[in-house]
Amino acid sequence: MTALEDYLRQLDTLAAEATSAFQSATTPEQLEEARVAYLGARQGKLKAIQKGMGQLERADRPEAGKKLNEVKRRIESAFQAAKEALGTAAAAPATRTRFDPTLPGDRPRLGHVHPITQTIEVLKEIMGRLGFSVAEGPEIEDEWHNFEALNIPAAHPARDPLENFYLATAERQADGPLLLRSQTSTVQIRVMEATPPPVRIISLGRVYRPDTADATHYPLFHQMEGLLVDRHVTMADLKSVLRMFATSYLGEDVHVRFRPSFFPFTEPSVEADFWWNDEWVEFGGAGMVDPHVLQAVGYDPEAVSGFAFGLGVERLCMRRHQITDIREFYRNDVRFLRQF
Ligand code: FA5
Repeated sequence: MTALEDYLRQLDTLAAEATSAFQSATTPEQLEEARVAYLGARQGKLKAIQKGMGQLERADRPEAGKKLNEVKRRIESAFQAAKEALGTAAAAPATRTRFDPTLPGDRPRLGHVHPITQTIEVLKEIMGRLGFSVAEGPEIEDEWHNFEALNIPAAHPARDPLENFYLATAERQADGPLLLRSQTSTVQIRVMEATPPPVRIISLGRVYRPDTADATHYPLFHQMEGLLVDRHVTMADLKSVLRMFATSYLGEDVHVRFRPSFFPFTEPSVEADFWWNDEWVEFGGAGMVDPHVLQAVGYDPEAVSGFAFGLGVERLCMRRHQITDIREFYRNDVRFLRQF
């Protein structure tokens, strides 16, 4: 091997060594060490070989110089490539874990109170201002409270098993049939049985009827019952309380209409309607408590009189919020529920 051949081989070996040293560096510090070792201006291995060129024949030097420059470029670009590879690898995890405190946080999705429950709270508040306190009653009822005491005799169509959700339970045999209450008027009876007059209560809760669901009916819905019994209570009191309630809840411009009707437990009876979307919509029934009912709970119909009403909570909420389909309340679609 001539001195020139040996020199060129040394250069190739150096390039291969340097490349592998750069590639095996795993930190910027190691890479820098390797750079100094091979490319360092004073102690670098390339520099040492360059100095050795003086030992070659003058005629061989141009070829050796050309190879030297080429190897220098190869080593430099190997260094650049290793540096970039290390930079991306180092930058990647940093981006993933970087925490920017100025960005808005991820808001946890909180649930909120169902629109019907919200409505119930508002109704309690309005009626509370009119002096009505809140009474509660069970959703599973006996026939006495749901029908009998309300002057609804056994043969009445409202007691048809197909019109009600009767329960088939052990108690059925013992205490007579039980059913899911079909109206909150049951609470009138429970309150009057337990309290001497005067009474002034509302009761809000679920009622159940096997009605076919449509835009204004649902088999489960809510009613607000009202009952006021005292001396000298008249129909004028009933009408003014319902009007005051309607304007408080629905606004001063609401039109309310009282339409003659019939309920076995009130006499006279009315249906209350409000004007909505170019038609009258019924929102509840009402009337003067029938003397038979007062007697059934042990009140003296000669001494006291009273009025009662039962309003559909869903329909009130629908009118206030311009909801046109009652089924929306029970679909459990958060896109609907979130709006309230
Ligand atoms: C009654 O339930 C009587 N208890 C009301 C009453 C109380 C009269 C006190 C006199 C004295 P009615 O069946 O009309 O009445 O129902 C009252 C209201 O409940 C209706 O006006 C309507 O707003 C609502 N309602 C009735 N059925 C449904 C249903 N399937 N879905 C939604 N709301 C209903």
